Amino acid sequence: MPKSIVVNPKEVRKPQKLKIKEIPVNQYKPNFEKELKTFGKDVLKEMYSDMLLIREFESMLNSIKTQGAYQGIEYNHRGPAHLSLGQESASVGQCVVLDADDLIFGSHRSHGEILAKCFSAVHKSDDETLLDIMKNFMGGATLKVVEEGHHGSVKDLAMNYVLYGTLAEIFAREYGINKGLGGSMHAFFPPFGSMPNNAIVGGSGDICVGGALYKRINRKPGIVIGNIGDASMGCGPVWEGMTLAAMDQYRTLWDKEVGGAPPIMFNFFNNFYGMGGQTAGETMGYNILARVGAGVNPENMHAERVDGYNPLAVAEAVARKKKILQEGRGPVLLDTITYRLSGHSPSDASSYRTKEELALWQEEDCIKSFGAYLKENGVLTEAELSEYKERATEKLTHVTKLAVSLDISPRPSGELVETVMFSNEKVDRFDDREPEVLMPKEENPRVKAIARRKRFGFDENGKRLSGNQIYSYRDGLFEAMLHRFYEDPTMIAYGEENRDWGGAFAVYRGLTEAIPYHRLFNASISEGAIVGSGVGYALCGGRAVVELMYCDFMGRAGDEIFNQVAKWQAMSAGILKMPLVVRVSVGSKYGAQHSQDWTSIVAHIPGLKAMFPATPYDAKGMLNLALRGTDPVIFFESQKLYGIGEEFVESGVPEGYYEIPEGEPAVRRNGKDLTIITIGATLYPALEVADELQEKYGVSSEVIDLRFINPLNYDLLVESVKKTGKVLLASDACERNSFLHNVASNLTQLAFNYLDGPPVVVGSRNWITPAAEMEDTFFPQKEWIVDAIHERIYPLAGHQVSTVQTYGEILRRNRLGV
Ligand SMILES: Cc1ncc(C[n+]2csc(CCOP(=O)(O)OP(=O)(O)O)c2C)c(N)n1
Ligand SMILES: [Mg+2]
Repeated sequence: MPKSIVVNPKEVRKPQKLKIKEIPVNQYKPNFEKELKTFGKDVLKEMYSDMLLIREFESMLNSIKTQGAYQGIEYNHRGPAHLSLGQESASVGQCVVLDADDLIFGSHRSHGEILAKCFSAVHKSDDETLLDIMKNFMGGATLKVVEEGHHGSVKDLAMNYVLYGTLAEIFAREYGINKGLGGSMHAFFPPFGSMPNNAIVGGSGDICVGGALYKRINRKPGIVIGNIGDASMGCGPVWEGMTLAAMDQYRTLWDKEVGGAPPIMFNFFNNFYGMGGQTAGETMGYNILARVGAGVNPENMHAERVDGYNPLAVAEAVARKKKILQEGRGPVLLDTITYRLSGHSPSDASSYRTKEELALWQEEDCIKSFGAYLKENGVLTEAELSEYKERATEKLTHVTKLAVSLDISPRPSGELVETVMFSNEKVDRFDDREPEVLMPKEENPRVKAIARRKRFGFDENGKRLSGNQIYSYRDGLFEAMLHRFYEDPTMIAYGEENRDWGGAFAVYRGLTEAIPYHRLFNASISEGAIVGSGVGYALCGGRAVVELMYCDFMGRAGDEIFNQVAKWQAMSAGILKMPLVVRVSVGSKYGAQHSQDWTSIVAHIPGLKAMFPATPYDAKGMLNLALRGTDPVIFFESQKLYGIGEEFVESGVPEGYYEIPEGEPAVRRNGKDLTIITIGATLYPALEVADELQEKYGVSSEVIDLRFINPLNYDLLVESVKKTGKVLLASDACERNSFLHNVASNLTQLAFNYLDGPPVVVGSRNWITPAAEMEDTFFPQKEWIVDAIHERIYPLAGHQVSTVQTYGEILRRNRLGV
């Protein structure tokens, strides 16, 4: 428990001077005898050959992009190609000491890394394993293309498979390693440990930490490397990822048996440039990138600068660092210097650097110098060096022919994309081992306390029970969490103040006692990395629930939610699953930056499921649903609702397990004259409105709680609107572009002939959320809804309006933009 770490004023107020340990820079000393002993001649030759193949691969793409042809094969590639010419030694040197279960994540410039990692796995795997992977991956479709007419060894076939599969992917072909849905900047191949590459600079900086957490928590072998560029050190996710990876708790508070810190290496392929901005000297202040490690923890993240122009220097450093990571002493930061001889992309004219500088690096070209080194030491002859080059050209010519042909390599269909947006599976547990827990469920103090509560919110006389007697919305969430923790050993949950504090708004109170530290932990205040690492954890094969205290903090995790959580299932063509639930609470009382409902923003992004329960029964049943699925869910909760009891299911919230059917709205009150549709907490004022309409005006309202944002089944809504001919929609989201406008628009089209008038949307004002005392000027009030019905749906006999809800008012507000 953190309580065991006392913050002692006597200690922390003491004067002292921090001493920063030295950070090695280019300390590698070539020693051929040692290198030969470590690797042997064959591996040294393989390294040279792999570098050449990568060089040829990238040169081929460069030629296709700039001249429309390679070796007489014509092709117009419309997509991107961020080439890594010059950087081959850095990636091959890294991968030669990695095994297939070591994972690398990367960036937009990762062709070389994918190839190096896959080549290394091919060299290290036996024929049976290779055939097994090639036959089973994507139903063997990629293998079929390369095995046609192949007479060489299985390893050679596997090399062709990797080259063709990667190239076909870049050319958006169905037999590419991600069925053409990843493309140049996102391609990857998990069976050989090449994990998602990210077009968002620094995007892998926090995802990779999740991969390492997955390895550590689930005791899986292997380490994880996040390969990112030098300019990405300016990105929030990278800093947040390093912070999360360096938390003291792995060593101070987690069970020793878990193994210490997650085995993560942040490797910066430092080519000294962003696109055109020069990092050291212009856009960054670190001078030598490795220095940054000193700002993260007392070990300087074991940071080191290594000469990436020498593959053996890289291999030696990565092997040493791997050991540190395996011992749980990470994270590690490696500043691997290299140089991009090509432009950022083939259209880049290198206006930001001089020809002289380029010539200096060309003179020391890593392939030329490694070749010379091997020749000098008798590993390769001049003739063999030329032979290797010829073989590389031959191989690339072969796979390029296959990849450009539309007959051999067709394009994926649009329907394929639709089928991989969601995986829609149900998985009780992602591993068969016993879930690690600290006590039997029945002994949990909160479970015992809940057992004493009333699972329906009213007594026999219909009187509402008081707060401390009832089973609440937050209890429903707790039960769903507890259930999955005891079912799925891979399930973890984390976020800010998730442990002793009890999670935001006490939803997790009672979990600290039951769940060991490594399955439920407090994270650094790093919303981006909290979500991003959740992405990495989920796509590596585990289930994660991450919590953002307030919906507003989604802004901090914007890239992670909108570009990462949402997209990896589809960009992987369904190879990866994303069993990640992001819990966010919609607030109130705390003003402009703690009170927003952003359901509409989430609804706009393809690839996200979104749910918003409004009752304790649904809180439990919907979280159960989310926690058994394999898709990412943004799970909205309302702070206005955490304490409420169940008011609709008279038998009360069941003690056992159940799920709410996905996408189905719920009728909360039957009616015939008017349909009122709500999302979240607005259900309750809407019910009051329904009462008032009935009592005062004899209008019978059907009240429907939407519950789901995406996916959403419109059948029930359409049926209701067909019956009533009138519909009002209300929620706490700001009115402009509220998701309800989408629902209104669809209903207009789906039930146009049945509607007496256009649907009316009532939302919060298009303002900042003002102070608690002024919230009735902002959130939809009962009167607003009644007045809007009176003004825009049908006049309520004798009704006196107290607010302005006219069409003129809509025009006025829009004119002012408020
Ligand atoms: C978040 C984000 N900002 C900007 C870009 C545009 N962009 C693509 S690559 C790049 C430079 C990246 O430099 P570095 O991280 O050093 O990688 P390198 O390209 O040198 O391999 C930029 C600015 C982007 N893709 N993502
Ligand atoms: Mg760079």
